[in-house]
Amino acid sequence: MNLMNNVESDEIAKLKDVADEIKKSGKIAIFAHQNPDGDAYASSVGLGMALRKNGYEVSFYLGSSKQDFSPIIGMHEAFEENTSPIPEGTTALCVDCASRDYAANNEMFDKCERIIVVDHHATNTFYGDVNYVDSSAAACAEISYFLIKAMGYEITEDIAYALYLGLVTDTGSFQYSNTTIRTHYVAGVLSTIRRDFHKLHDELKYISMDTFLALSEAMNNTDFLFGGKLGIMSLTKEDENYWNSHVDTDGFVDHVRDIYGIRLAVFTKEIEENVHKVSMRAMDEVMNVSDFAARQGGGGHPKAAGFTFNGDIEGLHMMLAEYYEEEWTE
Ligand SMILES: [Mn+2]
Repeated sequence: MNLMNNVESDEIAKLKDVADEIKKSGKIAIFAHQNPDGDAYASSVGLGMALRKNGYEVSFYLGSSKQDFSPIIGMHEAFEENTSPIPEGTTALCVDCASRDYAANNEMFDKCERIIVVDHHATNTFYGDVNYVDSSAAACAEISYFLIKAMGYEITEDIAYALYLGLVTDTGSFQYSNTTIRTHYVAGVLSTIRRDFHKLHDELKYISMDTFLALSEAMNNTDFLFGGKLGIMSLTKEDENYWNSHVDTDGFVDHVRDIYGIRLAVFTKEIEENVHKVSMRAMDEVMNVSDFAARQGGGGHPKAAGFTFNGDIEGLHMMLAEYYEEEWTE
């Protein structure tokens, strides 16, 4: 399998410099984007475990997330708010985060001796002293696998499980267009280290009864425009179940994305009065949603991006319809 041997050696060669930079410091503080998702956690925890196992002093400054992945990948401590001061001579390793502003606890960056950025967002602003950005990687966890190998460290069973979480969450279980031979290669190698990834898939699929009820409300609140090509699903303060208890709305947008004929799928949720979090998915070969999201102060990837909107739900729907009309129709 020469092709596969090349994948491994090519990536390791590309990452050699950043691997050497990380190894210069014995103290590493790990950062990721705000409200970390599966990939941000996977990359942080995967790299953190590898560094710790090889004698580094590792601390996590990930901030809180609506989703807690610690029941799946362990490392509870990485998921907790960390207020301890940064020791002198610490290097910040910031993963899966496109800009300095978007990093959780970024005020701590100034206390670090330098910042090393490892990311896969095309919108990355190169805010580190050392930057490794590969937007062809499906997940930051994909880069993290090769980075650990480039440092010469072993991928243990725990690390394999963590990294696999990042691959699965950022590729929609290897279904999105960002999935490449390299993604499958990493998943394949990880599968030789762990044999129980089916459990991780199950864990990610479970939803609570409250989430189920909120989803049914969101489905009722879905508007279809432009002959069913633009679908907007919304939850607002009016929706009883959404506000009742712990509801995980991650993945709601996929129910719109999955409808035959949809080109642009949107999910909006009112996080506080007249403040809406907007997730967009482009189901189109050429169209790109990250530019529009960036213009609204958000960001993301060409086919999956988001932003925060201030105003009422009617105004938000109007803006989305205008965007579709101006940029998605001839
Ligand atoms: Mn990611």
